[in-house]
Amino acid sequence: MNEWVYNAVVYQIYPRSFKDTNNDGIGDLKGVIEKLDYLQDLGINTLWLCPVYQSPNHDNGYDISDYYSILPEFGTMEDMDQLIAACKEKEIRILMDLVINHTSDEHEWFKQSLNPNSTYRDFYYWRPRKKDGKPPNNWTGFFGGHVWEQPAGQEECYLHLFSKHQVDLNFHNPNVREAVKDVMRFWLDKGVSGFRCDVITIINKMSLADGKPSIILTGREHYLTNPGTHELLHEFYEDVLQHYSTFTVGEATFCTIPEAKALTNQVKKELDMVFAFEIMESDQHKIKWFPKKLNRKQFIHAIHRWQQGIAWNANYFENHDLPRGLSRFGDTTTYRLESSKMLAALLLTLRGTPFIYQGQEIGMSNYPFLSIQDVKDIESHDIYQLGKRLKIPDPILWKMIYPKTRDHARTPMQWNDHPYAGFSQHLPWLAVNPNYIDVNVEQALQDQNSVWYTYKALIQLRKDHLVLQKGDYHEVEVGNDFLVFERRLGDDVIRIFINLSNQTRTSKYRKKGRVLYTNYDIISLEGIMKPYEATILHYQKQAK
Ligand code: ISL
Ligand code: CA
Repeated sequence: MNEWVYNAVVYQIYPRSFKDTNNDGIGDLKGVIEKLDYLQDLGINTLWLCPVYQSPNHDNGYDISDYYSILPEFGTMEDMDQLIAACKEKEIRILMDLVINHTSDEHEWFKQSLNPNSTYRDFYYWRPRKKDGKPPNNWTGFFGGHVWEQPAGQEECYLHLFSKHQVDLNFHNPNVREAVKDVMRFWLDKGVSGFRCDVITIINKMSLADGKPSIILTGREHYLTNPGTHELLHEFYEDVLQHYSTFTVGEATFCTIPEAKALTNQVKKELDMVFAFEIMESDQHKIKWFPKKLNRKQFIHAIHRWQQGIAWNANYFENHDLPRGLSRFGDTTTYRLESSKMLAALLLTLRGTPFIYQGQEIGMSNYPFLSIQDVKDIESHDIYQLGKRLKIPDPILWKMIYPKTRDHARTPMQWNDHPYAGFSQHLPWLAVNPNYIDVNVEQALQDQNSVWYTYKALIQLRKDHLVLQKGDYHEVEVGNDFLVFERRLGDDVIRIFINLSNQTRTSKYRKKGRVLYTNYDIISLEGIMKPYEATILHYQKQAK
């Protein structure tokens, strides 16, 4: 891992919802440029930009039709160049979203591949139906339903693990691998510093045989992380990444600790780190559409296991695919402030790279959507359709979809208390959370006690204390709903108390050392923690 990656603090931008400068209701690149001072003030030094490439937008940019141009709604390539230059000046690195498992069905490669004799045919997986007329295999997809589509006039079907507008690329074809490497080089040559690699653990299909029937993704044993995935990632490293000073984080759906270890092995050189999913499953029965009350023990133990299990984690509590972290792991009523700050303290003291999702720094929370009609996301709609086909009654279906619809995270960024939260002067593409009157950046900046200043202070704390960047993780006490841990580097020790419950909790250990941060005015220096308390202390190992 490159040295600079150790002190990266990443801020994720969902451009569509960040800042609209030409008042068409859609965030744009100029909006990102406009807010760079704001981001610099917060202290972050790396941006992950969700897809801004040309796209018909069936999945908000995760269906790319041209990797070499910018979606006009977001601006132009000149705007992108300006953003790269402006970031460089501020010493902010940019990570692009590399979506290579699939392209849009409007991508030129796919259009060419519609001709069975084209050299592009083999860029994708085209297969005939089975003799009995059934699809080529029994796999099921991420957005529900089967994964084969037979376009009108075609003899064969193509594979799509996501929506039918997202066609899976065939990485067994060397031309596909070379084409993807060219995309990577193009962006690195432009001056970006790396990639967040979309669904990277599913890119290598070992076979297209029928899968073991399962309620989650039938067929996944044929493509989840396998030897070919490792070879492919290493090839990207050898041929492209190693020639630049890069940062790579892979989105690692269904990834176990041993797999994550292998994917981030510093000797084998594949990825720097991965986004694991396990921690995010603590309020669902395996699949997100089967929600349950947050199991705090599960949450804490998963964090603990991943901290102990792999050398370097990509830490996050929210992103553009998840509901808001505060709504899931905190308390949006009585302890809104305390619990937002507690999550900030946990995120920024765990070993690994912290990823902050836009709006997290002001404590944005879930949107009170009332029905599927309020939601725009293709995933929610595909699942809704599937539920309808399965004859699940509407109220039950909505209870399954509401808690996890990805649109919770995608509502416009709340900049101030003006109409549309200062995001735009035009009706935004997705509704603004009504709480923008109280929860917004302008208000946060005026209040020294706001969540925003906790993020700023803790980002600074990481910069001031090398032990928070490089120190090891040590268990002190892993409770059922609290966690006490230490980061250690040489004699330097930082001890962190995190209470994830809305009750007082008592650790067997005391708050040893000098308080660097706490989210209460007055705290006990014994093991007693107030509801959602987060306290960070510093001491020297040898000092008395
Ligand atoms: O488990 C899931 C299915 O319900 C999802 O979390 C899935 O892993 C995720 O949707 C994959 O995410 C990424 O690839 C998708 C895109 O829609 C997401 O926005 C992106 O983050 C397809 O490109
Ligand atoms: Ca706009």
